[in-house]
This record gives sequence, C-alpha cells and structure tokens, in this order.
Amino acid sequence: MKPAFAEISQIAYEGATSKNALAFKHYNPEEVVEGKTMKEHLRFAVVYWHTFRGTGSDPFGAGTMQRPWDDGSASVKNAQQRARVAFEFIRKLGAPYYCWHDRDVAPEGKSLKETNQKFDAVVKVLKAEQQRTGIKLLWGTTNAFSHPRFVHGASTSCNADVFAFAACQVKKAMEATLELGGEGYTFWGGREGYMTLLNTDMKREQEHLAKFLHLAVDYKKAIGFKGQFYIEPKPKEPTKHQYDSDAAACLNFLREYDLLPHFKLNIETNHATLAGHTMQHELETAGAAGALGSIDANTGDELLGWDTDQFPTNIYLTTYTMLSVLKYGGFKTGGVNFDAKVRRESFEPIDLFYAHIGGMDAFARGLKIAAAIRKDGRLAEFVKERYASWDGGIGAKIESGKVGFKELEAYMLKKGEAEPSTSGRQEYLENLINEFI
Ligand code: XLS
Ligand code: NI
Ligand code: NI
Repeated sequence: MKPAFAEISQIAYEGATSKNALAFKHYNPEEVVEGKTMKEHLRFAVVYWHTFRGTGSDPFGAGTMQRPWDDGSASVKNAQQRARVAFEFIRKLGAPYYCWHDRDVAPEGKSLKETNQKFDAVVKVLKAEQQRTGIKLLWGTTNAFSHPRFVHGASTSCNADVFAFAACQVKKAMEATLELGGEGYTFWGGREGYMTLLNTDMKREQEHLAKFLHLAVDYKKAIGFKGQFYIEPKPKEPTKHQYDSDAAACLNFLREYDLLPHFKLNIETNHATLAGHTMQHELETAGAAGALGSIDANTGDELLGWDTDQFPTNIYLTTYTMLSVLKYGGFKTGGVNFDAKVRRESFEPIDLFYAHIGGMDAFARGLKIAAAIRKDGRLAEFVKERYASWDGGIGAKIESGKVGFKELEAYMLKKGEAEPSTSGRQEYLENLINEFI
C-alpha cells in the first residue's frame, strides 16, 4: 500500500525552542514526571470517528474534508483500506492508543448478520495492524444513535425490538473489543433521553437503561472481558435531555440501580461545559466517588453553545485537568482520548497532524505544570490550612461522630460566637497558578 502521509515522517520531540510545526515541543514520551513517563501518564488515544470518518459537514453544508485514500464508498474494501491509513497516522503521531464505535470502522449491511460479517472483516485488519504497530485499543463503543431505527433512543426506546437490536450491537462490539485486547468499553447514551416529556415514561425508560447495563455486565462476565466499563455523561444533544446528564446524575443513576461497582466515568470537556460545569468540577465529582476512569479531551467554543469538539489547546484547561487526574492517582485503564475534530475549514490531511500534535503538547504542558504546582506544595498547603479547624478540637469531634446537636449547643453557648475564618484568597491563588503557567 502506498503511504497516505508519504511526506510526513515520525513526529519527534524537539523541545520548546523548536520551530518545526510537525514536532512536539513538550510531549517527550520518555520524560519522567512524578515517577512515571509522560507516555504512561497521558495514554493518548486517537478517535476513529472524528479523525477517520469526519466529513466536515454541518447543518448548513456538505462535507469538505480531503481524504484521498477514501473512495467514499461503503465497501468493506474501502473500510479496510481506511483502517490501514488510520494506523499509519496513529503510528507516525506516536499515540499509543485508539478508540472506535462499531459503525466507524465498518459499514452497516442489509441485515444484522451481514453487518456483523462486515464488521468481522474490518476487525481482522485492525487486529493485524495493532500487532504490526503495537498500537492498542483504549476502548470500544457502539453507535446506537445514527441509524433511523434509533429515532426514539436505543435501550430507552419505546420499541422493545430496538432495545433488542442495540443489545445485539453491544454484544458484538464487546466481543470485538475483547478480541482486540481493548482496555475498556464505553457507553455513551447517544439518544438515551427525551425530546418531550409529553410522550415519555421517564421512569420506565430509565429502568430499561439500567436493565440494559446489567445485561452488559452479565455478558462481560460470561465472555471473560476484564476491561473497564465507562459511562460518558452528556446533558443534551441530540436530545433535549439525556439521562446521563452530568457526572453527579450518572453516579446517582449507577448507585440507584446497583451498577456503581461495575462502572467508572469517561469525562468529556465539552459535555461538562454544556452541563454548565467546568471540566474540573466534573473530574472532582467523579474522582471523589472513586469513579474517575478516563477523559475525552476536547473543548468547546466560548461563543457557540454546541458540542463543537475542538482540539484542546488551552493550558489552563489542561493544567486543571491534570491536577485533578494526578490528585486521584492518575489513569489506570483510561487515558487522554482526543474526542475532537478538526474544523470544517481545516480540510487538508496534514491538519489532522497539527491538531493532534497541539493537543498532545497542551496536555504535556498541563502535566508538567500540574506536577510543578504539586511539588511546590503551596496550593495544597493552603487548602489544608483552610480546613485546619477540622483537624482538632470541635471539628475533629464532629467528624468522628463524638458530638451531637446537644453537645454543639453547649460548646457554642460557652464560646459565644463563630468568628469568620481567614480569607478565601482566590486572587492570591489565581496568581499562584500563573506563576507556573
Ligand atoms: C458524543 C460523544 C461520543 C462518545 C462516544 O458527543 O462524545 O463521541 O465519546 O460515543
Ligand atoms: Ni466523547
Ligand atoms: Ni461529545
């Protein structure tokens, strides 16, 4: 096969002074930060859907992307050829992982049986390419939202046959993930929500979603898949309300239906902002519950209220993200997955390189900055000091359950007043962060 990116060689680390746009300035895979290499910390993944299937179409216009290796057909041959190009790209970029939806890698056939056969034919090529390049599958997932059959959702559809169809798809995609040695499997409830409550039995739909996930957990055990299951929160789009609306809603749902031990969260930046949260808020919510699994690294546009899935280049964003990730012990099975797409106007193949290099460098800087802030210790010390009243005296007694309202009344009657504690020092802390950026 003729290389698709013949003019591009392996992207190398050249250091911060390099002017080469096709080199890393900060991502030095073997550099050690807090006892692990950058490669081990960040576990970068390239997504198949945006990077190899994104056309650049939007509600106002057709696709713009120039992808000379792709003949535009829905043939298996084209899908296999595309898979080889994908691995050429990922290898030259130096990302250790990739992720897919079943329908990204292979076309849909006329029947479920035919669809599964086409999928198998492409999975074969993916497996061979993984072996040839050493690139691994971070997670697989199912697209149970694009096809018209999913108009009312998949597991939350009003039509039980659609639930059954989605189950077949997840079963098959989980088998493929296992076959490819995938380290996880993600559930993003594409259309699991409602457009209007007038036609929706919300309780029943949520019970069906829980039933679906339990069946997936059972099947995972049955086939011996040891990878991590993730739920990816998103508040809206395409529906008006998605049941997995944010990290807190997901955690509550998982707890209510006894699913929490089986899932972690895959937190996406642009979904956090659509939910009215910062990425950091979502990471802290997941982390505090012991459920921070992986991240979909992208960013929205401040002025566009849509999941624009842009590549992350904001150093504050990557710094705050890595501060939370390091705080909760780093990625185990998850990683930094670029669920991001080049702009419609960035239609040349080389833009895929610029986009990923920029995202990887931004995260490498975020990692180094976060590690420096942690090493410095002033930020953590400030937070610790702020809660000092809980480390002894009445605070320690409350935390350890030694006092009730009666004792607290006696304590305060004697003391007389609760003096305001020290300043929150937000500006001082923001300046402190800027010292490291
Ligand atoms: C869509 C989601 C999707 C998931 C995988 O907004 O981010 O891309 O990551 O289904
Ligand atoms: Ni995503
Ligand atoms: Ni998204």
